[in-house]
Amino acid sequence: MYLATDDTICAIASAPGGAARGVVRVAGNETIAVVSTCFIAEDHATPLDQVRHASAIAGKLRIEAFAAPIPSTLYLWPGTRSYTKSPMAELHTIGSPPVLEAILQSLCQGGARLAQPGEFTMRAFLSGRIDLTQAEAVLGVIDAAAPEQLDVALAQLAGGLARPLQDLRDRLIDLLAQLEAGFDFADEDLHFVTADDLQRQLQEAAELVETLAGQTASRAHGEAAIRAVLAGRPNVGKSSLFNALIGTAGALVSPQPGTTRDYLTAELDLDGVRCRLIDTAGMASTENEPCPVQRAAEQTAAEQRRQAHLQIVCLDSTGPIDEQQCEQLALTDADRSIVVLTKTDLPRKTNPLQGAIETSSVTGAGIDALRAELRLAVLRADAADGDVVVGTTVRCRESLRLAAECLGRCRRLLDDGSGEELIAAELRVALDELGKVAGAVYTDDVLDRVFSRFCIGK
Ligand SMILES: Nc1nc2c(ncn2[C@@H]2O[C@H](COP(=O)(O)OP(=O)(O)OP(=O)(O)O)[C@@H](O)[C@H]2O)c(=O)[nH]1
Ligand SMILES: [Mg+2]
Repeated sequence: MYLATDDTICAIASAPGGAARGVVRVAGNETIAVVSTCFIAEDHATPLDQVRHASAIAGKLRIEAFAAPIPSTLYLWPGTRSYTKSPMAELHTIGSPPVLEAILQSLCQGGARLAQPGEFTMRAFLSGRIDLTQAEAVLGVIDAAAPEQLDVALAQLAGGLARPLQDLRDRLIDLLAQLEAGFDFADEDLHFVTADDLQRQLQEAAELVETLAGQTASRAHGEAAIRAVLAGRPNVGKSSLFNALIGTAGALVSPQPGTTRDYLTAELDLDGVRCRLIDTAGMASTENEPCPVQRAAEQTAAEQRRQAHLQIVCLDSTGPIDEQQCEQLALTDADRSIVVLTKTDLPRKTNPLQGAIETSSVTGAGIDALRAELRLAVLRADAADGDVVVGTTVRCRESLRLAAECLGRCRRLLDDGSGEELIAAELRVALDELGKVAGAVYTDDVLDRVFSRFCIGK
């Protein structure tokens, strides 16, 4: 439904609602003609159809619905050096919704049609201006809920996966060309690439695909990428904190130390930033020899701590902090952990601990502060772990997985001494899959899925 790219589209590009400034965007070959139907440049300006370079032109809009002309600045990209690589314009004017609607109506009467959501960015993609990872990054920039997410999205917009993917595709295209050149001389048994060389190049390509897939892996839509684990001695109140954070009594709580044996996880939404919260069995002090069940529980807990990106280290404020705990605290990575003093509604035996968040799962004191701290830590961990915008990469990941499978099959075919024709066929499929990520090939389906999530005007 999106594939017509030769007509001229228009949409309001500024945020909905009243504002000091509103922007209407137009793109397509007839941009200048369409804009000329309502925009009048100031007297001394070059006529619009003679503008050759990107220009800002002061003038006014004459709209049927309004008696008085409306002051406006036209930003015009008359050639292909625009976001969509086609003539493009933006009318900047007062941000009044009825005015902006009337401008749209006027542009449509002048020959434009209303743009679909994301259609400007889709044109940028189809014209080769940006690749699909960057298109998704545009979405990330628009959707960014926090400055850190914006940083990540902007980094991706500047390059992200695109560069290494392009290099990889270029190398595989060379390899395919060499293989295919060999087919032409099959009778003479002439080879343009040795089996060893082919094997080495395939292996390198497979490794690179795996690295790229790894970069996108944790960003899948369904699961929150960042894991935060509750750690601490038995009975310090981890499960109570787990329940307080998720807002339901999901974990069993009791005065008996060693209540939690297995681990428990829940998705935690921290004002739009998601993480997976994990409750584990307590770590007994080394003085007491644990029973076998407790030992197994502790091993499971240790594994969860190892896999987690963040630790919420819980200390019981009703008991003294011993030397072993002090040592452990000194060893924790400040960027990756949050220290919490629990049960602060009870008479306390610990001194205040610098940087620790004081909480009570009974009164709810400090729970909001903990959520806020955790939110920041999740964003930090998210930003540190890669350069792919959160939640936009399931499709890229799937293509990378398929490409990796094809490369694996290529290598096996080579090992088995199968014909190079079969290897070339697999390589072509791998290239196709990589192309879907890089934007060189696309299907309506992919376009629909990515661009329908944009808002109109972007
Ligand atoms: N007064 C008070 N009691 C608490 C608080 N948090 C936990 N408790 C009590 O402390 C005991 C242990 O709590 P849990 O949440 O089960 O502790 P845990 O760290 O999960 O313990 P294990 O699962 O055995 O490792 C229970 O009796 C809770 O009711 C708190 O903030 N205030
Ligand atoms: Mg517990």
